[in-house]
Amino acid sequence: MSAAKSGFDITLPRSLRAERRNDIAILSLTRAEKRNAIDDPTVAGIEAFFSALPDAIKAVVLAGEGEHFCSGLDLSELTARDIAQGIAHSRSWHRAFERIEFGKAPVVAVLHGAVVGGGLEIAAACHIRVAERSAYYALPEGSRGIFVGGGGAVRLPRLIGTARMMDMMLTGRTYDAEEGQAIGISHYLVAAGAGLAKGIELAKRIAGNAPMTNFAVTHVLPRIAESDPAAGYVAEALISSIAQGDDEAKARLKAFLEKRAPKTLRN
Ligand code: 1HE
Repeated sequence: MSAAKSGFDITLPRSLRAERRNDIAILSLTRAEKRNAIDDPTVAGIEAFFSALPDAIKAVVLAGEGEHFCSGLDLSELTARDIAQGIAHSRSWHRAFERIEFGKAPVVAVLHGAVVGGGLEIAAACHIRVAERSAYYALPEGSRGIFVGGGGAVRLPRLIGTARMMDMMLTGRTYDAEEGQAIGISHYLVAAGAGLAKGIELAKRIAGNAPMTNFAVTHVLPRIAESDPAAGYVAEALISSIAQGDDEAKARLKAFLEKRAPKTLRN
């Protein structure tokens, strides 16, 4: 897609479409005829899109067109690669997905239908996952004679545990949307067709947070969670004081104390 058409200063491959809605971007996988299988141009497009995200975009929604979110790696590209090319290919996924996980703005994934292989890997790189009831999760790499290569070996054990991931890969076990919600793959479970609206609603809410808070939550919290507790406490003290010292935080606290800000009620 041309830069002018997408509203972003970037040219995307035909397998991706970007749309801008005020301070939110919606990036869609648009290769429904191949069940949104991720080929090399798509990986490059994802990396480019998240690298060039304008400062004005405060949250991103990632969705898939058609009946399925994503059928994973484009298997037709796989047969032609030798070992060195395979390593380079996996590293290209790592780069692209790191741009999602540690990029400028939080990313909400909207999942439906097949969320399998690399599709589950890209979902795991996002910060919030909304699942429609049609969603199901699988890691068919085991039965295809391959292995995850898009960061799944790092992110999925953290999300669902190594034991569950082993089961999915060794036995081909799948999880449906409700099971996926129960084991923590998705944060929100919604009716068929309601995912995008929910994703946008959440993205708007996220976009309304103080930028420093969103940075702390997406960039600092995961690092603290991975560090030893002693270093974690120090990092927490530092980032919490940085966030509090920001003018935006001061204005928000003042608004609450002057009864101009909403209360924290059950929603
Ligand atoms: C594909 C792909 C693909 C569909 N690569 N072409 N992922 C998988 O092992 C999942 C493979 N896909 C499937 O199991 C099924 O396609 C679905 C369950 C997702 C959907 O089924 P269905 O009946 O709706 O579609 P279909 O008829 O299987 O597929 C439609 C077309 O998309 C067909 O091509 P056509 O030319 O015959 O029309 C399929 O070949 C094509 N297609 N999925 C290439 N994945 C960084 S490492 C990550 C490692 C992995 O991700 S491994 C897991 C790969």
